[in-house]
Amino acid sequence: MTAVDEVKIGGMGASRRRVEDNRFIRGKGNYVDDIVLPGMLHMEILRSPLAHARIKSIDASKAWAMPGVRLVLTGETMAARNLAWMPTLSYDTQAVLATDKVRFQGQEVACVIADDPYIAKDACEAIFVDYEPLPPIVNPMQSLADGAPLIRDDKENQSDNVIYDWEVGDREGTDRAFAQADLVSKIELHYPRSHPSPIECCGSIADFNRSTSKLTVYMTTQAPHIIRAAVALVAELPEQMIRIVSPDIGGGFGNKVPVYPGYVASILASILLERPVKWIEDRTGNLISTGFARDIYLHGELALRKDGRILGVRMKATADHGAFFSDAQPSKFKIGLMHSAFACYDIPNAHLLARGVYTNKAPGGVAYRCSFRVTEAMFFQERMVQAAADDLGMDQAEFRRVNFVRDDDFPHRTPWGFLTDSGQYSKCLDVGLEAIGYQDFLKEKEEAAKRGRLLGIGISTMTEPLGAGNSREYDILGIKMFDSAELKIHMTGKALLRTGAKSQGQGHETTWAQIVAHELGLPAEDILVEEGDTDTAPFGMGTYASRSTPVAGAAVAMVSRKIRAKARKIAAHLLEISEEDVEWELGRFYVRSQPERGVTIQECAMAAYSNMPDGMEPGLENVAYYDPPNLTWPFACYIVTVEVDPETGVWDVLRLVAVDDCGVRINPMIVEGQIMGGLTEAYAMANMQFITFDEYGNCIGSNFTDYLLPTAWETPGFELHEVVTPCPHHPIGAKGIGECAAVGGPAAFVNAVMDALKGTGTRNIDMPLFPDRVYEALQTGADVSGAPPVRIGEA
Ligand code: MCN
Ligand code: CUN
Repeated sequence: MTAVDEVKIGGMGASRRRVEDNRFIRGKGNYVDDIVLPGMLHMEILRSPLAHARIKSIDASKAWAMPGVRLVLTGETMAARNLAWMPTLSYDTQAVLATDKVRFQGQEVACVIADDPYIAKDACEAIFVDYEPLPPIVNPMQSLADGAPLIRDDKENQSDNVIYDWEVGDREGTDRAFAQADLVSKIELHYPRSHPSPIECCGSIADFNRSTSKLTVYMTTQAPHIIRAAVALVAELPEQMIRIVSPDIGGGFGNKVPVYPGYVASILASILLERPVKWIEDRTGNLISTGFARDIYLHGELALRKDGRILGVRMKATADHGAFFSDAQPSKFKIGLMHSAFACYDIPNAHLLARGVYTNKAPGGVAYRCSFRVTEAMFFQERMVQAAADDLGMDQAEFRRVNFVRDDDFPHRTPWGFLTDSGQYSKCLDVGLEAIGYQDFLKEKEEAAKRGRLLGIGISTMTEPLGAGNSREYDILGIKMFDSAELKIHMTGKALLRTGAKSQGQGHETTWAQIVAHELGLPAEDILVEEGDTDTAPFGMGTYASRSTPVAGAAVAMVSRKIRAKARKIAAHLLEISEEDVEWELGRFYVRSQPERGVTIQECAMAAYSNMPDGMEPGLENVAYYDPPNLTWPFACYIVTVEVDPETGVWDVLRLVAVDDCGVRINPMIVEGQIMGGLTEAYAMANMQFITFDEYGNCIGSNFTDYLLPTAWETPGFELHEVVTPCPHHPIGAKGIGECAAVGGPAAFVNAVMDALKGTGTRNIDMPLFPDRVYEALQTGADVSGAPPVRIGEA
């Protein structure tokens, strides 16, 4: 007998088809809105039409009088239970239902719970709210201006609209580097708001059972255990009496990490009415009130030596957080991991100054396919790098190569204190340049220019930190960041695996089984993977920041190894030899001196329940909690070529080459799917996705006719390549991949268009690069800003 064939059993490296797709492609997924409970009521939210206004009074009497209405909740009802405000994940407070003022358009003002959703909606419209309009603020410049109205007058000690001033790095050292520079390259950038817009909006069904005192909440959350802890603390309910179930999720992309007022209101309503209460957000509700990302302004400077070396970097970032600071991010860092910028470059000095401000916009800064502001960090980095190469008159690929951290320079400490541990940056760049035919394209571009055609090539190279924690440095509201896996091997050798992560479409049911197959030699199809139910899953911090593979995936490997260690003892017993004489090959233990004498892992499983050695605890199950020693640092190189039409400003992608190094790939097909999805989102952000605010604070882009999702029709083709540098500290050498392409991609598109416009004088066009913006740049040679307009005049 020989070891099982790993690829055949669907182990690591197998492009195994996604098991979850069995139900998804048949339309048999089980989303929150699919769940129907006996006696269930429906909740709708009344939202503010104004961005900034004092609430003088709310008259809900007409709503109460409507047949089928069971409950109307207002700020006042909530305040009576101390629930009008809730804590955010960033130590701020957020209104659940407005009491004093509304602070953004779309803010939750009242909820109606009724027999069906239509009655609830009609009743919302019957509520009369008397507003006294106040001047709205839609951008930070306005917010910081003298005499700007105070947005958060609810907070004691808040006398202006500043949320935080935060600083990291070496200010003096960086100043010295700039003093020694041959050239200083400067650029002003704005990463506009964007929205994750998952296909399924947010929703919850709260079901409080008075007779058992148990509260069950089915909800669209990426982090069920954090929600359970939050409900226990905020609602002061005993934790064992709270069960959070996150069923199938129709995409999360970061939208489903925070706690939203709708969840809280549905829970309170169920407790008051003692009936299940369902809240399902509509598309506009989702787009205007939940999950906004980005919205950071940057003044960036690079200190450069003539030979191309970067001596220092200065970043001054201003983040527009909207009315409440509700970012989900590690507590220590006010502007997320913005200071992971430039981690792939060997730079001696760096300084970051960050300021967060309130505006009359929906809470923003929630990560969207972005490991805590890393998307902004890498976009700024790569836009600054390209501008610097242009300022030096240096080839943009060469400029990157000269400054890369070298392969023999790991572990490498970045000037902002991160430790990167592995990578082959130049190799990835070379693979990319070779694939795109770099030198040929440069010639083609020159030729085309002679005939008035504008071609451009954009590069984006970056390493990003994925997989928080370790628990020493990363926590959310004091809860340390680690993760878990629990593995139960049944008598017949079939298994049940549960983790503290929660897939939203990433394919965990497929890939986790592959890790177990790799470690134990059990066929992947024999392993059932479950996530998302706090009554059954081991405690974990959920899925975001591409942390599942780095942390929960590592726990899956570790729990499998614990099982193997016990199975080895059982094998020794079955083979009647001492444990030291037992050898392992995939799926089987054997006698060292007699390799043909062995027992399979399945035989060990059976023995664990029927023939265990004397004194051994029966059964074959275990749990592992994994606290990673470091983040994982995947690397990516994205190269885009474009042609810009000088007459219209329209630009087309000619080619896109992606080289990703996420370490060892568990399932290459799923990894490629993640990359393609991310590149599609990157293209959308660069080209078409526009969600902003007018001077009155009205949200523009509040539906899918205005906020565009790219289809297969618009999306360019992708050419994917790989490099593999195993992660040195991850048990199976894997690094995260879920966000790389969305993080690194946007700069490649913008850099390509800016390269086509080189020589016009324009240094930057803010995303999305609409044709009219590109056209304006071609006409004026000036930068084109996408910042929301400042309102002239009074309210
Ligand atoms: N994988 C692999 N080999 C690797 C790394 C990952 O085979 N070396 C596989 C994993 O096992 C997993 C998938 O690729 O099945 C993504 O893994 P990972 O990088 O660990 O990311 P997470 O599972 O933690 O997913 C989170 C990440 C984030 S933060 C956002 S946002 C995002 C993304 O995933 N949201 C998504 N991709 C998404 N894809 C879908 N379909 N839907 C979303 O909401
Ligand atoms: Cu950053 S969006 Mo994902 O981390 O859920």
